[in-house]
Amino acid sequence: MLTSLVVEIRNNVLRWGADLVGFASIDRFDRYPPENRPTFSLPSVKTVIVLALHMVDPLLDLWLHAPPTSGAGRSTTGRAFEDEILRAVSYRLALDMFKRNIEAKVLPYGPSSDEENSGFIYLKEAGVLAGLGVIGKNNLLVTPDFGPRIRLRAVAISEIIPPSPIITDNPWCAECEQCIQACPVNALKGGRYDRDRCLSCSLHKRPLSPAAQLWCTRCSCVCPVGARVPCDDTLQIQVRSLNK
Ligand code: B12
Ligand code: SF4
Ligand code: SF4
Repeated sequence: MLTSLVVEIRNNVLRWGADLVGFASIDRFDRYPPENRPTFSLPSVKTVIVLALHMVDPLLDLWLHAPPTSGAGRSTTGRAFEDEILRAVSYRLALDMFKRNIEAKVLPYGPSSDEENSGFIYLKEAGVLAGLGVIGKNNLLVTPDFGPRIRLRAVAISEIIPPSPIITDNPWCAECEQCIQACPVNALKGGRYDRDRCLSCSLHKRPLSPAAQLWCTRCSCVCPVGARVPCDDTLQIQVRSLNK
């Protein structure tokens, strides 16, 4: 019964559009503050299902923002293409769980003042705990198949599912410093991620059209793990191929 549920969840989410899926038992989240544990959103949670979407093209990472005429300038509406895809897969999974009489909750993506949506979890760490990859020198979840070029979402469910084995070995970062060198603001120097430096980078929220903007993706783009195409986060590759 349990084995078939795992297989069905895996097959379904991959068919619906996710590229990776992993399972973390709830005890793996004991180290986090109560408000950053999945139990905050779903007290009956036994398993956290972590989904990843391969960022096969940086265009998937576009964020839509309010038009400049609204006075909102470059502020985002929080809508990103890839996140919409993962959100849809997550809600579909939650609905499928309800049909099987299993409680499910799509976990909040980020901090929120709204009580119902507060209690977000740290998705990179959730990815580690669900066996999807390791934290690289770029401070991101690096997966064997796609490197850090992924986006994450998580769904908590009330059913016990055998947890995925955690990857403990990181052979990739040992001899590499490409992300550290590529960071325009030295936010990864000394083996520690400097959030304020990262936030100061002018490549964040750079407008690509009146409706869309892109975050800096250098530390993700240059990583050789799982790289399929040469890194070009200026989007020249995509513009050229669209013009053909
Ligand atoms: C707020 C936020 C930001 C902020 C602040 C980032 C920060 N890390 O503080 C800003 C806007 C700067 C930002 C930038 C980016 N972000 Co961001 N961000 C988030 C968000 C919403 C919360 C992150 C958070 O607060 N984490 C908690 C803090 C404490 O973690 P941390 O300081 O980064 O790192 C800790 C861990 O790495 C941990 N750790 C280290 N080693 C190990 C080992 C193990 C075993 C474990 C368990 C933990 C662990 O220790 C570190 C210190 O506490 C998440 C979504 C989410 N809900 O998780 C996305 C998220 C982390 N961002 C993401 C991305 C892609 C980016 C950017 C590349 C920009 C972009 N294109 O969107 C850059 C990358 C910056 C970088 N190199 O880390 C992805 C990461 C995907 C991945 N492959 O890992 C996420 C998961 C969003 C998503 N939906 O997929 N981000
Ligand atoms: S670029 Fe190199 S050092 Fe950085 S995360 Fe990828 S493999 Fe590790
Ligand atoms: S997102 Fe850009 S600024 Fe931030 S750490 Fe990565 S390369 Fe540096």
